[in-house]
Amino acid sequence: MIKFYYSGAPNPMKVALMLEECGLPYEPMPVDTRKGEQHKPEFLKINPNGKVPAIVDGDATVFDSNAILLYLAEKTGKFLPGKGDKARGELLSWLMFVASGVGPFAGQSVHFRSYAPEKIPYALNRYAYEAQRHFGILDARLAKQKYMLGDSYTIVDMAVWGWARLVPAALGEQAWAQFPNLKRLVDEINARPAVARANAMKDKHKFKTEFDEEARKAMFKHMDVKVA
Ligand SMILES: N[C@@H](CCC(=O)N[C@@H](CS)C(=O)NCC(=O)O)C(=O)O
Repeated sequence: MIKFYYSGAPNPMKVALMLEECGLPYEPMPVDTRKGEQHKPEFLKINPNGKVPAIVDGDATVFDSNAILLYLAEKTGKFLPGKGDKARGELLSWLMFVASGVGPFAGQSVHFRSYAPEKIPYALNRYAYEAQRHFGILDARLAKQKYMLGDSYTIVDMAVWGWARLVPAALGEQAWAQFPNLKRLVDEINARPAVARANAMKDKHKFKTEFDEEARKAMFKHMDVKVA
C-alpha cells in the first residue's frame, strides 16, 4: 500500500486529491511541519528536501508534488492527456509551469504578505506582480478551453487547483475578480467528491494550528541563520 506523507498545505493536498481521484488505497502518514517533523532523520531519508508531500510505493520513493502527480498518473494511466508528442509536450510544459512558476511565486507572495516580520514594499510588489502574472496566464488559457489541456480533466488541473485556491491569500480578497476562468475551474474541482474525501482524510489528523516559536523555528530556519 502507498504511504502518503502529507500535511494540509497546498502541495500535499494536490496529491491527496489525485490519490482520491484514482481510488488508490493509501496509508496517510501525517507530518506536522509546525512541530518540525519534516526535519526528522527518518523523514529526510524519504525526502532529503524536508518538505511534504512524499510517497513510498513499494520500493519507489517519490517526493515533490508534481513529480508524484505524474508518477501516479503514469502508474494508473488516469488523468493524463491522450497519447502523442503534442499532448505529452503540453502536459510537461504546463506541469513544470505550475511547479516552477505558479507555486513558488504564489508561495512567496503569501509569505511576504502574511508571515514576513517586516512589510518590505519591494518584495511584496515583486511577488504579488509575479503571482498575478502567472495566475493571469492560467486564466487566459482557461478562457479558451474547459481544462488546462483541453476537454479532459488531468493532473495539470489538480496541480493548478492546489495553488489557485490560494489566490486570496497571495493577492488579497478582491483578487478573484481578475481570474473568472480560473475561479470556475477551482469551483468545479472543489465540488468533486474526491476533494471532500481528501479534506476528510486531512481532518482526521489534528495538525498543529498555532504559528508559535516552535513553528517559526521549524518552518523559517533562515531567520536564525545569517547567509547574506
Ligand atoms: N516543490 C515542493 C515544495 C514542497 C513544499 O514547499 N511543501 C511545504 C508545504 S506546501 C512544506 O513542507 N513546508 C514545510 C517547511 O518548509 O518546512 C513540492 O511541490 O512538493
